[in-house]
Amino acid sequence: SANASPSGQQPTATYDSAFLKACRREAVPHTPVWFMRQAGRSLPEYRKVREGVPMLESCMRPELVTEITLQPVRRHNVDAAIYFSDIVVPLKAIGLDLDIKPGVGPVVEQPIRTRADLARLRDLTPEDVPYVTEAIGQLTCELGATPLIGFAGAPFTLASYLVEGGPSRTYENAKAMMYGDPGLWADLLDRLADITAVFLKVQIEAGASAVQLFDSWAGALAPADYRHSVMPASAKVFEAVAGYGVPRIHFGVGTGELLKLMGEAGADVVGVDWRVPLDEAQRRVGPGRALQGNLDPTVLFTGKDTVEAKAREVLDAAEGLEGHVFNLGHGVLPTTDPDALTRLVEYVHTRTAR
Ligand code: 1CP
Repeated sequence: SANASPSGQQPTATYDSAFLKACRREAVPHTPVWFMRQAGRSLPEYRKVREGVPMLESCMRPELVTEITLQPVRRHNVDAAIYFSDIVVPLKAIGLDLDIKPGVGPVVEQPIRTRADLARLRDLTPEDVPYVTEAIGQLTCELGATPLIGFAGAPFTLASYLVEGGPSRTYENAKAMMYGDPGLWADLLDRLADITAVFLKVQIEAGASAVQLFDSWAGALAPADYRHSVMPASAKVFEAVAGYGVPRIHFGVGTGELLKLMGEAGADVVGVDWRVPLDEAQRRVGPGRALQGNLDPTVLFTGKDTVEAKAREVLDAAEGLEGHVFNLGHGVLPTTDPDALTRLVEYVHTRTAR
């Protein structure tokens, strides 16, 4: 398979890609680049194929998923593709009454607030998500040597939507459960860890070469609360996929104080937002892990010279790292000029060519 280790055999083209080498902290021909949310609304070709198709429905159509996932690879020459889906897809797949509302995000009709509500979170099985296996099979064929990153939402970030009922800035209901009913909270996160682990396994078994766990909103937590009330569930997810030998990436926003713990949860690569320079992030994370990041996505709204100067600051801070995957500090903003992204890939490749 594309993920086979080279023991005794010829390594595959995917295994030898700059992206997977950087994740494994091996020497690379150039610093690999991909962008969180590289598929999606910044691309006119995406807006065209999505016309009239609701977000969650688009995630369940393998032909569409394949096309949307490939669009940024064709256009930008990025070093990895990310499977087009959403963090709430496995929750929809187990029958929860949720939707992704345009301009809002995931909305849950009946939030999970009590022990009785937990019963609605049944186990995920591979049969619940046949479209994932089908789309990834098609994609790994079409991508050839370009690795495909699978992903899932981490238990805390999923819980934030389930308990709040939708996007939130303060997570007051979720955090009130965490502080006020720690037994229920632990059981909720444990159920979500099991669902997430199955969702990642399905993607790896279908051919994904790496996985990223998005704990986008973990930055809302103090380190002691993260360690005690969230990290065990995320660690369970990472442990469940450890045996596949594919790199595991762990990302969150505003997580400067959590970087060490996010590595210790079981990540091979720690994603860093733009608030902490990569050299300082590596000191916080410690040795033995690669870093991914961390250009501020708003920099792309400036001219070419400023983009290059700011990208160079990121590359300079990454100079002594064991492994570096260039990325933005969070997702591509929808109004970003796609040509600015294409030029940025070219700049990073040229500047770091060895
Ligand atoms: O109709 C649309 O196009 C809706 C916009 C959209 C898209 C394109 C949503 C709704 N999800 C997605 C796809 C998506 N979601 C991808 C694949 C695109 C790519 O990376 O190329 C990925 C990786 C996600 C993951 C995701 N969804 C995260 C984690 C990443 C992050 O940005 O931190 C989160 C938090 C979500 C929830 C979500 N889904 C959609 C929105 C608008 C949101 C955020 C809502 C909020 O602010 O809480």
